[in-house]
Amino acid sequence: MSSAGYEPEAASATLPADGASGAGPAIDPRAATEGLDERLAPVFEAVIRRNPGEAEFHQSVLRVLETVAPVVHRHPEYAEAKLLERISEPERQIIFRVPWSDDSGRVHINRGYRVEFNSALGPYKGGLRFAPSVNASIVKFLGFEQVFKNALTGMPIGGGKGGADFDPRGRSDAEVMRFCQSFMTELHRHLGEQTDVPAGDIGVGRREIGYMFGQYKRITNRYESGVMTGKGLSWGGARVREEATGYGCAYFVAEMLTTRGESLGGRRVAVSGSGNVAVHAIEKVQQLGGRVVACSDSSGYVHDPDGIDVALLKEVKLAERARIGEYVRRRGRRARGFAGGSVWEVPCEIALPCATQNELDARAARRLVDNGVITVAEGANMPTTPDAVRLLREAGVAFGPGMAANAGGVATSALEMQQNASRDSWSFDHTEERLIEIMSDIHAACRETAASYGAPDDYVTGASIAGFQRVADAMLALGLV
Ligand code: NDP
Ligand code: 2IT
Repeated sequence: MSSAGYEPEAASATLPADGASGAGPAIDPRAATEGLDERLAPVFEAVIRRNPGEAEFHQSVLRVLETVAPVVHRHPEYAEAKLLERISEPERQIIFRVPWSDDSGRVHINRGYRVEFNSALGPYKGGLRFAPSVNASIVKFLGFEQVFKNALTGMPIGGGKGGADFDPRGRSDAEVMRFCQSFMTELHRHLGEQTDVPAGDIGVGRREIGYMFGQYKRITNRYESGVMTGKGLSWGGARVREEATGYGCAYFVAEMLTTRGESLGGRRVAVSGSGNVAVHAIEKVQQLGGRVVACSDSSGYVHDPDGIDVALLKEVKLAERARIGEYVRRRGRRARGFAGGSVWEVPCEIALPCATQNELDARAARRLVDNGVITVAEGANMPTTPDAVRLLREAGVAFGPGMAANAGGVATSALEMQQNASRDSWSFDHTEERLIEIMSDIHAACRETAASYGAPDDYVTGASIAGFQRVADAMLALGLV
């Protein structure tokens, strides 16, 4: 990268440049199975056998299985009803061709996905991701996490996820529109406000939701506002939805700190990414008194010791869709940019990975610990590798998993569905109050559940078990589903 203000980065792993690939297999399935409870090992073996090569999906299933062993001991009825086997098999998986033509008339073919994972608690709910690395494993891991995250919110939503191996970066608005229209031409038959309700994720924001919602409306001849969330305010969207994931993550971190008698006040914070989640996490952390000294994108990171200028970051990354080097160029001498390299090199007390899966590995965790980190919370989905999670926890760092810490986005999506169903529109302040309340309830549920299973302070155990039990109890009540 040669943008003004960028310096070559000395050491540290270079992140994948395709925008969302993650670092590849983060677990050894054989070793993992050996460490599992005897009732759960066969469940994991079956997941590996039936989903060969799907490393991210295996990793996310393992993360849940490792924590629910004590629940299965306390509730043998779950094992008898083969609940874990059922819960790790999606209800429905849709894979489809997405043909479209670019501005020069060249034809492209992408692959679209929607994995409808679990509808025990409500319609399938979860985002769509457009990134070149999207494949069945990525969509399934995201769908699986979504099931428990959504349950944890306490809202009536099941779990699903979808997307395509399409890269919107560098594409014109007209190309993105044609892609979205083609994608929805196939997907629409599987959606409905009572059936399956997508939203955004990496590479899918308000622009893409607009094109897809517009195509859904044309095909079905229905103004079915509740069929997608993350809409614009003038066409059925809800206030705070755009900010909700990042804001929710900041509120969750604030709760984690309060529990330890700490606060964000004056603390240095590093955030990875500079997309929807990262930018709004930065904004709220700074409003709550923290100082965000670094953020990144897939091309590199910036170190801005005085605190990131959020208005400038929004302009560069959200409005202009430019590279992070442009932020450095406009910020002048105050910030330094590093092409490639890892944002986790920057000393901080609080780290918020808000970019993509497996982006914070053991080496980065070690560096964070050496630099004095006290709290890590996941704004992204599964950004921390299992080795890194272990290392952080052994070092006494408070660790908030994405299932809890980034649940504010989908929770506010459920609030958008509620407003759509009642043809109502709430104020910003009222909606943010609801978000704060929901994040506080999730935090309390994690802690209470963890404590009741003898693992106080363990947010991973608390989040997985609390989410799992809500889904499992509903599935038992609904018969053999
Ligand atoms: P966006 O597409 O808005 O932003 C993604 C950001 O991450 C971009 O800045 C992108 O850089 C950066 N990025 C991607 N890969 C890397 C990498 N390897 N290293 C450094 N930066 C990288 O997506 P979102 O902000 O919506 O999503 C981010 C994460 O949050 C994902 O894990 C998503 O699943 C999760 N999430 C999103 C929710 C939402 O409501 N949107 C809700 C809950 C979780 P570049 O600009 O170069 O592409
Ligand atoms: O991972 C997630 O929770 C999201 N991408 C948001 C899903 C939603 O339906 O709002």
